Amino acid sequence: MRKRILSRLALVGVLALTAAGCSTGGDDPEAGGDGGNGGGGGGETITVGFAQTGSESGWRSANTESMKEAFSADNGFELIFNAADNDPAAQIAAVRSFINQGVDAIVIAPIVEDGWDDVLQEAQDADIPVILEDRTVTASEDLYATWVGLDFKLEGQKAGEWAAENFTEPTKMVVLEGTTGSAPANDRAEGFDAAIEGTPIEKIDSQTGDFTRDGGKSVMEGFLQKYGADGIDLVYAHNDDMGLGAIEAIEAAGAVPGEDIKIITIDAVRDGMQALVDGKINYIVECNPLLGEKAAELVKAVLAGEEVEKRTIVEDQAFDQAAAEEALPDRKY
Ligand code: GZL
Repeated sequence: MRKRILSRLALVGVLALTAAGCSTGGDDPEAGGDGGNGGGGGGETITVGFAQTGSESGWRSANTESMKEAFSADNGFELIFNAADNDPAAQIAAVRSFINQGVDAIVIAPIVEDGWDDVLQEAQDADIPVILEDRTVTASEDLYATWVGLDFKLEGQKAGEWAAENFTEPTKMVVLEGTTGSAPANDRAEGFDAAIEGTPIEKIDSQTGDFTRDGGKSVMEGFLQKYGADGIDLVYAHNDDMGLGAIEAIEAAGAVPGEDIKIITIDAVRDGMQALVDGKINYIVECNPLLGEKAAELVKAVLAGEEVEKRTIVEDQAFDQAAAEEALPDRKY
């Protein structure tokens, strides 16, 4: 039986005891910390199943750390964590397992946008609210309580606007795409393409590197074999990790990243920002991974029956080399 049902029964019991002039004990020992406002009320521990994409990038590690920090016992949570190794079927299976375990709430960072309708309906039928963090899904928004994340299309647009400003001569560009079917890959491509419309930047090739450093390196090796270092002026990588892999491939080919071949990426994780300071990446648009605190706040609000916004977008910024030099020392990730 789910903790939420138990806590409701306990709450009825407490009300009955209070009415009879009795008092109840202190904090729920399971709640940890001040036994504050865990659960739907009364301080019970909230059991949350978190279906993470995997551990594909530096961004993902920072996001996982932020989520585990926020969904701690001290904050009134028991976290059941699953990383699906970038496998959409495994991630859906993990959500089904959370439903069968009768958790109080489910948080998902969906690897891909499609294929979520059935399992989200099952969660709703089981009266378990679903909160999306980071990426979004194409399923009806009636099937999840709320989403907290980033504006991927705007990130792509910012990257494209910088490219349009800085590449005014005929420019041959290759793209390292994120995970096929994922919201960030789809939206970052759309935002960037719209921003370079009508400019002399020509996309000569585009392929997924699955948001990983190895993926970015092997795809870039293929592009270099196909076009030669002289045949590529610009790389647009949907995340820093693929951009860092491209740097390895470009250097192995005897070219200079950031000079012979310019690189634009998205995320602004520490390794990417260091490459920007070192002049190997030329521009980075941030994608803030620190979503844990907001996600935990939303879980508690939803369980307490409060009205919540359907979408909460966390602000991002962008960095050129000078801005990165200034920001790097104080970066949290
Ligand atoms: C974006 C996030 C993406 C990052 C990648 O919010 O989903 O997934 O840009 C990560 O680094 O793998």
